[in-house]
Amino acid sequence: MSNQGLAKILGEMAAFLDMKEVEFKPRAYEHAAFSVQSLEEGIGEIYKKGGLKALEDISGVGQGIAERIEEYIKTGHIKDYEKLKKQFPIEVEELMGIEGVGPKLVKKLYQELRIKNQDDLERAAKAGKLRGLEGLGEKSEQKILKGIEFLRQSHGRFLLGHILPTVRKMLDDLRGLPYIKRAEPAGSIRRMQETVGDLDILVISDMPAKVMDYFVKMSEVQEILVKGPTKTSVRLKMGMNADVRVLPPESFGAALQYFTGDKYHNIAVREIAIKKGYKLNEYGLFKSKRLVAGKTEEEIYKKLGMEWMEPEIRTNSGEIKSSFKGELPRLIGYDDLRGDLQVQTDWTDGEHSIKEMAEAAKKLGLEYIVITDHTKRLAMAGGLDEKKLTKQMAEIDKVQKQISGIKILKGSEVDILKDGTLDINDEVLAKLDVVGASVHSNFTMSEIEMTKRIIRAIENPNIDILFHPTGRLIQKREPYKVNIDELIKAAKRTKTVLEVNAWPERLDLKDEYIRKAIDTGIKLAIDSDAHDISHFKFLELGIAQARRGWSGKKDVINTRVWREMLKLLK
Ligand code: DGT
Ligand code: CA
Ligand code: CA
Ligand code: ZN
Repeated sequence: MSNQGLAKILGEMAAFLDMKEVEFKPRAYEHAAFSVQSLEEGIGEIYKKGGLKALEDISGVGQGIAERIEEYIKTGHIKDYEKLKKQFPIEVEELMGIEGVGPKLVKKLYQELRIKNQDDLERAAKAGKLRGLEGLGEKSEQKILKGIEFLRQSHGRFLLGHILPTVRKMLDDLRGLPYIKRAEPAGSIRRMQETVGDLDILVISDMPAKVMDYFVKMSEVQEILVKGPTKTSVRLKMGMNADVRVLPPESFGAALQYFTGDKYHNIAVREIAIKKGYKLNEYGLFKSKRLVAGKTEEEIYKKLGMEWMEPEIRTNSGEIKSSFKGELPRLIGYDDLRGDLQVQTDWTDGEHSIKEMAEAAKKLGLEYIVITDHTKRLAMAGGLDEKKLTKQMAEIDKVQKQISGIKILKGSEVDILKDGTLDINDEVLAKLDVVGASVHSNFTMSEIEMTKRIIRAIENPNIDILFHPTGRLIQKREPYKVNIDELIKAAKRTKTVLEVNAWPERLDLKDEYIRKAIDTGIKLAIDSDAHDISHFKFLELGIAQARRGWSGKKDVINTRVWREMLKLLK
């Protein structure tokens, strides 16, 4: 039984209920699936410790869903799920992963064409069978095929934010064993890359056989792929593979260096070693056969004439040269954020009240948040109009009086309309402390038009931040076409801050654009985009993203106290 397995079932139930056009329930199941997915503790352990009550404490899990989770823990099945699955024997998550495919379409595809999975759908689209269905044409067939292609490219990779809780739990378990001296992640996870192919764990122990015996029996493990004395590979229940290597202490730094990568960084470092007459491998740095460094990464880099560098920037894109020159960037730290500039509440599509969000943020050590609910064009999310936004400002004043130790600032996530105008008037925008703007519609404009649209929006002196600037959803939706160089130039000219949105699927801006932006002298904001008290933890992913874009503390406005942060806005 795993969190991932349960999350998948809850997610499928949401989709099935959607297909049956049940009201409200689907959103509840979706929410519960998301929460279970990102739990730090195993669902079985949570239940063992606190029973049904503890399950209900999970964000989005009410009594009904808690009972079904309990049933799953006790019996390994959920009867309601199995009934639904019998009615719709479909790979519903697989199908809905394709851009533009929602529950209604899935239902239609199944009822009319017996399409059950991605392969069926691809075949039907290629054969031109979709265009006969109501509301679908040749264009939709092309779009679906493109969506499938996009998914294929990312196939087999996992979002960092989705797997990190499980990975950390496994590492904690391993670290708790008396015969393990150290356990560290390597590879793409240590680099905090936005997606991860497989998990690499390095362990120091003088009892490797015991480590391997324990590892293959961990509750997260599905099956053993290879079990050896120094390296073992398994498939985890969440679908990802994991490798464990046990090393002697004198080689641990060498192995960390060797398995952290990335590949291009490693190749470059190894070439430097060879040029200097060394041999570098996972056991150490050698001069003929003599080990000259290996215990720590620092000593290996030092022997090669380089400074140690943060894993996040090891991508062979300038860090090696900077390291030789002693000019490595001082990256923003994981504790450096003081505030969060994008927070949704139950005034729109968020789960919790202004006060609950503020209290949760405070608990995590934040000094301020900006309330940025959606605006009226996003009718689906219950977006606010001028009148409600004004009412919300008064409510924030009221809540602020009831809570100390955290500043609640007034803001908005304003919608950028098709022509670049905004859906809230300037008079009201001018009253807010922080205004973010974002594109949520008409994604398929030409690059020229989209660039013009966004630039027009940020030229508005009331717009302080451009939220999730490229609109991408990792593995789900390509960014809209926008000329990033033009956008960066315009942001610089208009003093607009660009957001690094920390939501696991967004991480928008991406690293390459972050670097461009800060090289141009643009300021960034790292925001969680929280819709729930449990989402503030995503800030870590945004910080990682900023680090991978070589961003320092000074580049990010919400590392400042709130009064100073406000001074950096327009
Ligand atoms: P992933 O798992 O696809 O998200 O990415 P990584 O970077 O974790 O790659 P993985 O698991 O294939 O390999 C683990 C580490 O091993 C990687 O970070 C760097 C190193 N490595 C992989 N391939 C090569 C290679 O061809 N040459 C060298 N020198 N090192 C490599
Ligand atoms: Ca890996
Ligand atoms: Ca690997
Ligand atoms: Zn948004």
